[in-house]
Amino acid sequence: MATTVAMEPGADIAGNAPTKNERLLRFVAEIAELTTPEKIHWVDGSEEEHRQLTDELVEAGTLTRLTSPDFPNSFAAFSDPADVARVESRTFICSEQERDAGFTNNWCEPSEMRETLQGVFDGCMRGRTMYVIPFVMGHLDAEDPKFGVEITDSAYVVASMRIMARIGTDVLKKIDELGAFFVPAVHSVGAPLAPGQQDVPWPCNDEKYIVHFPETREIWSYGSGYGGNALLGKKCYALRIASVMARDEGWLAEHMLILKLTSPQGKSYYISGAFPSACGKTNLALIDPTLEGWTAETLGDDITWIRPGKEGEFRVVNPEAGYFGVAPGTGWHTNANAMRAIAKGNSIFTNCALTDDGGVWWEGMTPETPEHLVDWRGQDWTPDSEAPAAHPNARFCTPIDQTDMLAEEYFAPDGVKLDAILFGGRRKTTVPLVTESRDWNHGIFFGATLSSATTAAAEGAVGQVRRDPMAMLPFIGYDAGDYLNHWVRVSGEAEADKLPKIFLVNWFRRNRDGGFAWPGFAENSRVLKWVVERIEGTAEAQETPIGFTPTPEALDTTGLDITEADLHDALKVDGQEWAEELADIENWFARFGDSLPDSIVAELDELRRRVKTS
Ligand code: GTP
Ligand code: SPV
Ligand code: MN
Repeated sequence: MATTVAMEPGADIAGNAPTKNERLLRFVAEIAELTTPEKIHWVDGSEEEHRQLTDELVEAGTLTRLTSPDFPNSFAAFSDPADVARVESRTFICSEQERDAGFTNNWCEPSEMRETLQGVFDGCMRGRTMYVIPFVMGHLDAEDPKFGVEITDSAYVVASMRIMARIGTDVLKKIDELGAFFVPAVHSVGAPLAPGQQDVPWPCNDEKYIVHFPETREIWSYGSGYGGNALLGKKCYALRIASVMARDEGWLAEHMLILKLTSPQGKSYYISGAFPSACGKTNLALIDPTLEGWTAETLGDDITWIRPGKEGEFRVVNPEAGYFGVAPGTGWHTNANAMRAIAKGNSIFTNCALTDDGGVWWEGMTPETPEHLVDWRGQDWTPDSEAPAAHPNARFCTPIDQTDMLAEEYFAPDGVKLDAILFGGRRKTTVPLVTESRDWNHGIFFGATLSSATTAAAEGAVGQVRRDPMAMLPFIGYDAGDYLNHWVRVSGEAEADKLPKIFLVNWFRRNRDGGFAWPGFAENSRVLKWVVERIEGTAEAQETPIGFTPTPEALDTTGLDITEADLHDALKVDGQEWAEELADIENWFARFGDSLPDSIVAELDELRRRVKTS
């Protein structure tokens, strides 16, 4: 049962709480004292509570109820135009030692940051309800369930967390039963209300802080209501804090999808893929193979936890329960599986456009563009309008169990054995469609040197190539060199012949005319087939200075509409491009100082030698 406690002077927080967990009661009391909310609401995760919260959000103008039968029980939200993506420049890893945050993170001395946070959180929930959300990342009945409690003053966050994670009464019961550790995660939009002050639909603050204390496993987020900044179970916990837990406990927390692929012979393979934000994880996770006889099922689209199993294998689980997927480009012709999941309803759409019949639309959803829309900023929009109708980082938030092609193994607490890892990014040049690593260590080098053009998923310029190790650049909760060392160490736990095969992929290479050389999306199943055939040792490959690439004949292009020139452009390894790439990788590695693993440095020497003699 949901409990709400009014915060009058002398209010009995503990006496009215649905838990006796002292650490939790202390946490809630401390944050209530600091932030001075009007009420405390213990979230139970029920339907009834959800109905009540969404009614209130509609009343407040934060949510618009969709009336089109195409989007049952779904809502649209429109953020403040200045709060549309993750804010990497305001994200901090406050480890005790600066060295432990490493060069990829912003660091601030912890006691100094605590003082700053005490200042900004002081009274920041005035006039608002403080929600307490017990949640678990991964399965509630996992061997070692990873709990968290998010305190937030945003009901939009509560409604979204209910889709993205397992939350509520069952989780709280289990925390109590086990006396389990939980990650305390505090979130505020940073917009206190004076008595009688009218709220805005999307409260937030120009000043933002997304702060992690890795040693004490704490999260503090201030000023943003958006996705990765505010749904603290996702990037803040399941990647940044979890990566630190994983370092200490001998596993890996990664920015990866998980896909189950079954061949015409009926053999199944589990493949994960680490691609940076807005670079194709959700689309590959929900692929509909174009090749006869091949089927795909999904286990996850954004975050994967990898643990060494009992038999020397790597096992993977998806710690999330929903999609927070990029809307633009998701359509019936590119990602029908996502569209079918969305069509079942129960979704929240953020920064999409509204259609005249009470639905939502975004660029790429349908082949034809509606004649009239209300765009994400609330303005009338027609096909003549200059700006896109949906924000490029507009998102759908949809329960994963609405996916028709969900693999039943998604529900297995100990996950599945991993067969292959793909590292990929958005590169217009240089990086071929697919390259197989020579061995595991060379594969880690692929991950360590992964690069991609920036996207709208984070603030800042779009289209600039940057190194993004294992697609984790914004999410490694500690020193990046230590993180690569940890990869080397953890793989030592697995048996060499049970380690997944590693591949580098690039769906985004341009052809000589500037268009995509490779059609991508469902056609990526042809690359997956080659990957599987390499696992089985049945497909041809040619050795190049950067690894093994398919011969044009080895890639199954049956029925594919692609010119020979495009296929050549997609697959080629160009000596000049790789000479430039080498120089860039050398500069990148120089930034690690002495924390880079020797085995990775050795791979760079090997690449240099191979590129020079080619
Ligand atoms: P996050 O949720 O931000 O971590 O992103 P993601 O990696 O899940 O990205 P997603 O699959 O949502 O894809 C982002 C964008 O890339 C969308 O606009 C897609 O339409 C586009 N995209 C995905 N796969 C392909 C592909 O194979 N080829 C091309 N050209 N575009 C693609
Ligand atoms: C990403 O940016 O990688 C996302 C979206 O998946 S967010 O949850 O906002 O981080
Ligand atoms: Mn992501």
